Amino acid sequence: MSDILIATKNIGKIKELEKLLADTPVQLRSLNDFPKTFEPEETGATFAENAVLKARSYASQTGLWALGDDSGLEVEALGGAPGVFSARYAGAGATDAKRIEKLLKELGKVQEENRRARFVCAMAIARATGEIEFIAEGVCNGSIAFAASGANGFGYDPVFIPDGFSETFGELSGDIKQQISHRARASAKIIQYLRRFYAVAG
Ligand code: ITT
Repeated sequence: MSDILIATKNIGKIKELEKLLADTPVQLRSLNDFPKTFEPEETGATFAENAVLKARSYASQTGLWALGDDSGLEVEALGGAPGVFSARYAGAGATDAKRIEKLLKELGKVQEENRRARFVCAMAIARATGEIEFIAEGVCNGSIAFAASGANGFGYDPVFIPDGFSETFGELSGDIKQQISHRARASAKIIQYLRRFYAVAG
């Protein structure tokens, strides 16, 4: 392994992963170099299952080792929804703004103490053959704001207030998100794995 493909079409994830994984011995590649790849169907029941599906699919489409990221938001008062359906929450092709609008509407006037939520990120690394090498998961606990605020980050960031802060990820700096996010926590495990891999390989 010398190159790893960041197997996602989500620009927000790409930007974060390029920074989070910058300090590793691998060359990061993106799907920009592979415009003809198609997105696999996300049929898994868990984030980890979907991360595996993505890593495998893009590895076999490109012939590279691939890192899949499946992530989303679990809201306690909604029984864990939108969960693995986070991207499809407001229907196919909906914007982040529409997904946020739906989430805030579903929660309505639910009191602050009942707006607990967490971001979850699962990552899987597949060899070029499709064989899964490593899976990591990271969680970031917090709560859902009453209104969207801030333009930093992407996706549900404008309504997610991480524990220990009073502002949303949309308002907080990218540096803070990169230290405490679900993706940062999963990436730390991926980096450990990659360092070990290289130490053994030589
Ligand atoms: P790929 O499958 O190509 O990776 P995707 O956007 O479809 O891209 P997912 O299926 O994992 O990715 O869906 C993740 C959803 O959760 C999507 O709506 C994201 O905006 C949201 N999400 C994931 N990580 C997030 C983060 O760090 N901040 C805000 N929203 C996030």
